[in-house]
Amino acid sequence: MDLPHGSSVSINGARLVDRINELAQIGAIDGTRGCSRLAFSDADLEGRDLVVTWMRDLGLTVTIDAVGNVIASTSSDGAAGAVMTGSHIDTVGTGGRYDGNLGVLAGLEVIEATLAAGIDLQRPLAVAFFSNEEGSRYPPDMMGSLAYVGGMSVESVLEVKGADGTVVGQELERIGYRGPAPCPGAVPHAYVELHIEQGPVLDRAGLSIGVVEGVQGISWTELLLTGQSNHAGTTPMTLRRDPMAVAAAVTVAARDIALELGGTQVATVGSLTLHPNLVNVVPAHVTMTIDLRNTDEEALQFAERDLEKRTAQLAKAEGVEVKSRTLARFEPVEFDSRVVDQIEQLATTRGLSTKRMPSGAGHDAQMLARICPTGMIFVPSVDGISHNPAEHTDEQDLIIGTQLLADTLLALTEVTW
Ligand code: HGY
Ligand code: MN
Ligand code: MN
Repeated sequence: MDLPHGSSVSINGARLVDRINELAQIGAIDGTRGCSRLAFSDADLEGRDLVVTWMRDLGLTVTIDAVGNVIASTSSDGAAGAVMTGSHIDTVGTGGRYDGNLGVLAGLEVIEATLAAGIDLQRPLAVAFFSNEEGSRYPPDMMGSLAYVGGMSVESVLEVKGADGTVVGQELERIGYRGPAPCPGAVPHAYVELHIEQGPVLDRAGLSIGVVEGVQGISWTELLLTGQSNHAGTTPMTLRRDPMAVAAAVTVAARDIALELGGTQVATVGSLTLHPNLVNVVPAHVTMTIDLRNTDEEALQFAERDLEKRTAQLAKAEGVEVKSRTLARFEPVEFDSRVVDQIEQLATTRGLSTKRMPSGAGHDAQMLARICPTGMIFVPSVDGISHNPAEHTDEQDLIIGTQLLADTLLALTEVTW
């Protein structure tokens, strides 16, 4: 489907990069390029206020819903029937400046360039940032967009307790982003998200654009392992009930399962807390998280069952009690082939090198795919580094990705499904 003549716009790359760099100053991690803006923190509030100011300066209709999702639209009807883009501006605690932020600021740039060009839009354009995409302070990840599409009730979002003991509803009130707009939100005509790949594929192959076909399944589990606290010096090894010994074996088991399964299976133990966490005390209990992912739902379920079985055996042998809690569980998602094809065709029209690929990371797009035709565009991450202050994407790639986003969004304003 060719872009009707004159319905694309030239984005302003310098303005885009300036905004990315200005937002990155909020929660900047000293001595690095990265930033830390955990969901609903003071830094998140500051970042939200800056982006909302930019949205309002463009004369957009800005709405804030009950879980803090912010939607800015060229129409006073908000996202209803709009071609929507967006992502998130919260980061992990040791985040980079592009994860999520690029998608939101690229969307803002596309709308600004479109308004300046005076294009007569057949459908409204909207850009959103969704609350708590990262999920690292308050699980699950993609919490805001999950609520936006009706996958999690507002009530259950507001009562989620974080590892730091705070509660989402109270934090939302505190930062003033518990808004009046309805959640679940309006159904867009389509949703396209621009994001850094966060992996090594495009960078290694020297390709410009990832045409994302879907997102892999995600399984987050928290284990509470309870043994017997004891003296490190006087307790014979045969009399111990050491939860840390089980935690270490479970960590190796998770890795073994991923290596045995192969394919896209990955396994990560990302957080581990011992109590009382003292050099000369056999721990009383250990809390740990396990992140399993796979593009294939059956394989992911096999990995979950296998790890659960091995954990039970290891704990039994050590006389340790296991309690487990699911923090997040999303099946693999496939994007709408019409949107995927459109992205690929427009990238080819621009002579860009492309590769069809799944997303290893979770994204808000996987939630919007539940309610409207959805797709994603990836740009390369240098050395595949992300969730790390050293995360980097070359300016040229940021601009190319944003220009392709503009082409795609405008093309979709002319499409009737
Ligand atoms: O966990 C993820 O994949 C995303 O960064 N929230
Ligand atoms: Mn992200
Ligand atoms: Mn992320």
